[in-house]
Amino acid sequence: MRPECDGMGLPAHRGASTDTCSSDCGAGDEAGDRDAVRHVASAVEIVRGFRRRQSSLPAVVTYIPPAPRPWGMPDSYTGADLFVDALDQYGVPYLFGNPGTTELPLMEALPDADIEYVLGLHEDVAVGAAAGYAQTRRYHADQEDERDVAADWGDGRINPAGVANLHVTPGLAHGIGNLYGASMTGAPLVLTAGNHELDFRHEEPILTGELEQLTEQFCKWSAEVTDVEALPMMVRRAFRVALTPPTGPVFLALPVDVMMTETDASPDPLGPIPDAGTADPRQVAAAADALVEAESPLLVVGDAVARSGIDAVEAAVDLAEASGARVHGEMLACEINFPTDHEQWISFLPPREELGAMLQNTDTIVFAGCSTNTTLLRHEGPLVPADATTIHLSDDAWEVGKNEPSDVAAVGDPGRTMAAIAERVADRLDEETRRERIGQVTAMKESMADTIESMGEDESDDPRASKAEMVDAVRAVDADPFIVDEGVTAKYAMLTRYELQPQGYLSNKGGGLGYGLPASVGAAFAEELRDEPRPVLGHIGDGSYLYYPQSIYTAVRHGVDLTVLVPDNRNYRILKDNTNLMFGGDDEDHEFVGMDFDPHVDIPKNAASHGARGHLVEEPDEIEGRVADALDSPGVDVLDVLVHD
Ligand SMILES: Cc1ncc(C[n+]2csc(CCOP(=O)(O)OP(=O)(O)O)c2C)c(N)n1
Ligand SMILES: [Mg+2]
Repeated sequence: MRPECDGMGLPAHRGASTDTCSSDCGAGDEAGDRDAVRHVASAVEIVRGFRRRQSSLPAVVTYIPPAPRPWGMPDSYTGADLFVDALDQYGVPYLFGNPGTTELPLMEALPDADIEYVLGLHEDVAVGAAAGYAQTRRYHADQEDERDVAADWGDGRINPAGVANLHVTPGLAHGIGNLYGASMTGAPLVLTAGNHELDFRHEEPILTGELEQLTEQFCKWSAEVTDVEALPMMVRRAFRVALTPPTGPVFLALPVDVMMTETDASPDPLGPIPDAGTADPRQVAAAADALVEAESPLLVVGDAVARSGIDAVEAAVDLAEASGARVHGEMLACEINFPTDHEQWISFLPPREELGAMLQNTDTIVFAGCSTNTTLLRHEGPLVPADATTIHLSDDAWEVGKNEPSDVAAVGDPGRTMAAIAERVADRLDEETRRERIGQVTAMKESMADTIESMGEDESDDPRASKAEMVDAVRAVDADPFIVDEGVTAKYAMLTRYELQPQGYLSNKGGGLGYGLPASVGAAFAEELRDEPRPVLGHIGDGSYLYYPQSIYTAVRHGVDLTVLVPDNRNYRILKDNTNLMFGGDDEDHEFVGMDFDPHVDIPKNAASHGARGHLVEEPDEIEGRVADALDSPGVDVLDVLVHD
């Protein structure tokens, strides 16, 4: 325990101080930080009782009641009020968070605003939910965006940013896992945390730490507001940086004194957010030349396509059709960047060396809006042939020419860039060549159909459902849910058997587990805001689910509609698969330490303890009905479906 706190909420230097412990030690929490006088008084009673029993002890404790803090009274307008007003003005309906004492100025300001505080029982739940909300809301913004960029954000125009507020150092540290996840998914997330007063930190009070150092590697911008006068500009900048492509998280520390200082400033207008612009026309022309001259062109569509909006997905279709290219989704894609029922769509690129390299073994490749093109485990050979003509189109200059050299390098909005290239290719490529190329693509698709179809299937006589059967049952329900996927090994079946449509699906991208369940909750909050909400279906592996099962409480507490489908094989299957891959052999050849849930956690009971309806689904033929009922009924259902490896 730090010397500033005596564990009962009293300052260590009792005699001289007129203040109570303002930190979040457990004792302070128990007594209730808001009632410091009662808290200190009861602590003094304990000491007095002890002294009565030990009457020979000298009277060492002199209690001086705490003076009121020199902060503005509740009716003055403070930094916290301004921050909350900025959220209001920017059209932010929810603030996801988990509070502590350093966040109390904000909590005091919230009741006056039209913003719902969404409580997460762990900071990573709040961050994951805010990120899932932002990813989902971006689709809504795109659907409703009339390209009226001059409209005020607070005036009905959808601002997709997710906003979260966490407690100082350890709270923020708890949120780093999903901050990492949000940086991988490019979620426009404005993350904030309280901090100690600027003129107190040199004493290293409890919960002290360097907040920006925690966040900066996963944020586009990490900063602290050190003056209330800087607040309007810094909050505006935080939103603009998060929302400007390539989108991603930002972090702002909000110290107690800045939040409590009176101000007559008001929030800055947010202004229009630009897209990544039009790419260099010379690079567009070079890309078109390469595609016209290609032998067997390949188009790899990455997540920046979906993030750019449905127009960009349509431009990808135009480019594929104009050039006759074979189409794959990038490795570890988390969005649907191309309609998966299109005849030129083959599959997502598997993040495995043999398959990844085999599918990229061609003469001309367009990487459109892709992130890192690499495998899960280290690869031995190159994934892209050294002599292939490589065309990188991205809104993120960092990704251009990163893992493989670029022959064409175009930075700009991927949709606009692809539309411009498609137009040129359509003008120049003759119909016969185009047909011939498409013929080759469909032949390849047919030759791979059986392999793709068999993913997640198996011949075993295990009475539990296969992952393929489970996905087929969900598909049969035909309810068109919005899917959030962290199904891990069950995800393969989802990606290959479900006709996933753009703006209908999200998944974990970075591999950090514990993102998908909170993100499903956030997606459900986003859908609630629509006139016709889609039912949200979280598809979350049992191991993944158990990182943050308390996420369910947030959905229940706020009355949102959510169905969570858990493909429960009662183990960390993928780690076993990876053991076999890394060391060779089969399941029988390894002991698999720390990978089985034996005993298992009772997921339905756990969900029920958080207020949801929990269902154990043991029979394969029960799945379809259960999913249909759950999607159809309001509130939170968790379907624990027993599946086998
Ligand atoms: C935060 C975090 N901790 C640990 C891991 C390592 N890890 C990767 S996959 C996995 C198991 C996933 O299990 P489950 O969700 O049941 O899916 P299954 O493999 O059984 O399909 C683990 C523990 C990780 N990726 N992220
Ligand atoms: Mg599992």
